[in-house]
Amino acid sequence: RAGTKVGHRENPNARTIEVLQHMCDYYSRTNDTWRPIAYRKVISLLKRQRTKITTAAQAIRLPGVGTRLADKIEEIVATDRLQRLENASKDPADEALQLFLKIYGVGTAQAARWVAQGYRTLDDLRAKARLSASQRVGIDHFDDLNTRIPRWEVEALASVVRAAAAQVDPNMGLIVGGSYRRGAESSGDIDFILTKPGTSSAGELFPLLRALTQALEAQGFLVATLAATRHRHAGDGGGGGGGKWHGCCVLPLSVASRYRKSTNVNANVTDGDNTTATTESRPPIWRRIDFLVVPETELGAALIYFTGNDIFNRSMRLLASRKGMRLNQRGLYRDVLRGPGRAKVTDGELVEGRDERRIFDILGVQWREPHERWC
Ligand code: DCP
Ligand code: MG
Ligand code: MN
Repeated sequence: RAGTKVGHRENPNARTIEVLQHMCDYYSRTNDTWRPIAYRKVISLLKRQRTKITTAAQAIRLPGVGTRLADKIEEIVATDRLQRLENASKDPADEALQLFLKIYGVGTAQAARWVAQGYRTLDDLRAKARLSASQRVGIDHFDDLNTRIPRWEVEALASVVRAAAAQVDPNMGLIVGGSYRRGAESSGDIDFILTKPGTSSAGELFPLLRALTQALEAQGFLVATLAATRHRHAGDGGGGGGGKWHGCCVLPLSVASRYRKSTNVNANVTDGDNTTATTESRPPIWRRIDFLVVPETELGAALIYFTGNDIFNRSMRLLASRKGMRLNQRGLYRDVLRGPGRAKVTDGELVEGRDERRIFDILGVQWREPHERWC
């Protein structure tokens, strides 16, 4: 979650931000809806402060900061920690819950069920729980899949996928979205939009996605499938649907050494020689990889959705609905007919789907570059 932006290093509130980020991550993992938003907001406010906020009285003057958050900020500065955070990690059941929530595809309900059944460790789950195939992958590769991907490696992974795509169809377009497009130094996974000029329905692209994943499996790049959906439903609220593919991949060593050298990041190989023996003997890290199939007519809306972040998306959608429109990953619609309880009756008329900038324009929002969309 905590994609580090470029810049913002010697911030006087760095320690406060760090502790608040842990608390934010904790609430995100418990699927708390509002607290992560409040925390992220105060974190981005603190990142912009030039002076250190040390007291609750100072903190409460920041817009959107209430008394409880202000007290927490004072507590962090005074004690260098947060009691609430320490409490959360002292309870073994809660610790197990936090652990299980980091397994791919495991939500609060599933994690809580395992805790209630008495399981506390990944080994407990392995030995006693009934696991789906993708949960088993998530557990067997737990450490890998919870290791962030440095930016140079996202680029290296993308080069492998692009080379395969060119073989399948030279007109296939691939865009890396997600935190990478927002400029993050590291990402939780790699998110691809797969598109092609002249397409107007996702269905036209399904064969391309299948051919691409098959080619990448055959060359040993894709090592596991976690979820694949073909169909999208009309009433899709935005989160799900759409020809998508979730899985795992590994970077070939030859590509790794090329990228690592040319970008000169990841400096754990220090002898300056060729790739060292230690690197050779280390098995490649399993990485999470997502594909989303998008026809050209929906590319703008899909780019907004798949670039995020999730909080930014939520505020854009809220704004659209306040203006009597509806924004989802396929387009911006107007004259959406709503029944009792604001339940949607019809999709309404498509206003714009193709052009990312035009969607901002029509909503009356000033254009924001991807790196300005952290919330
Ligand atoms: N998304 C969303 N709401 C969600 C999940 C995702 O709007 N509940 C959108 C915004 C995300 C994008 O999809 O930016 C990609 O989802 P990821 O989970 O891959 O998130 P990021 O790429 O932003 O971060 P990370 O570095 O953790 O992958
Ligand atoms: Mg991502
Ligand atoms: Mn993703």
